[in-house]
Amino acid sequence: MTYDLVIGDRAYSSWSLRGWLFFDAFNVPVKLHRARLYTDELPTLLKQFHPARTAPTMRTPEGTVVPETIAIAEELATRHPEAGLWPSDPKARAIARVLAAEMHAGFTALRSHCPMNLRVSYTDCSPPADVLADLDRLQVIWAWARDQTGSNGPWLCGNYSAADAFFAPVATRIATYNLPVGGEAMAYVNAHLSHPSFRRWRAMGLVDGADQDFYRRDYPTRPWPGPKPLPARATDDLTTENTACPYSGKPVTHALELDGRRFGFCNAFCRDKTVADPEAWPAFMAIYQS
Ligand SMILES: N[C@@H](CCC(=O)N[C@@H](CS)C(=O)NCC(=O)O)C(=O)O
Repeated sequence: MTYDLVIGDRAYSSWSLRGWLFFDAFNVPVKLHRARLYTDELPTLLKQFHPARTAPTMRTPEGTVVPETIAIAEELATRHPEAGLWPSDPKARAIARVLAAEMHAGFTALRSHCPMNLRVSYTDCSPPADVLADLDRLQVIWAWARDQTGSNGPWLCGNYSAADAFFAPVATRIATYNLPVGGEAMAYVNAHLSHPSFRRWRAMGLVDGADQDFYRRDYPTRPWPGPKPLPARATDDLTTENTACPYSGKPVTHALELDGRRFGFCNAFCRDKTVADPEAWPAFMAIYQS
């Protein structure tokens, strides 16, 4: 028995990203159940997770349903203290909890004007005054956290914590909508874009379903401001260097080409998520670099 986690479309579901980061970034195993937003898929799936209505929803190994992102973080932190979801230092832990709680409850102007969309990047979105006020507030609490915890690395309260996971979708919004923030905040945004778990989520989000019209905007676009993926592409040529999928060990049925070399996978999704960002996948990089 393990944890189950219901998620929505990876490209768009900011709360799902947070919920998934609590597992992937802290090495807690989980079985995913993905449903497409704005269709019957999510309510249909959630019938198995009564009384949940939204993604993410977790089910514990013994069967308790835990909707609400902040409850998922707290429950996992209590059950897996060694995973480090919260800082071990009491002061840093209290501050991390404050940040997570304010994120969970607030920043509605930013969230509604700039819905998370990991598939595009805009040059400008004409942020109105209430969005700029949210950005100011974010920078106040991020600077406060660093000051109070003495954190001078990439993250707000020392090591990467659940508080940082709560802000991952905000960081992507600042990046993809090219929102105005100061240098320290932008360094924090860039740390998120480079985080291995975030890169894996985005790589999957680029390929796991069609675009959702609800998130389409007419702003001018620019290239993705995060790390540039290695130039892989899908190929039908199955003469690959490996015969077993690096993820499952099953026989190769799909292939990609990178640097004139071919590598195989056991299904289209695992091939395509690897094409989207090869460096995000340690098991692939192990065979690529061998
Ligand atoms: N307060 C909830 C918010 C979750 C949420 O709104 N999730 C969205 C996806 S990002 C959702 O499930 N939307 C579908 C719906 O509201 O029907 C939490 O913290 O988990």
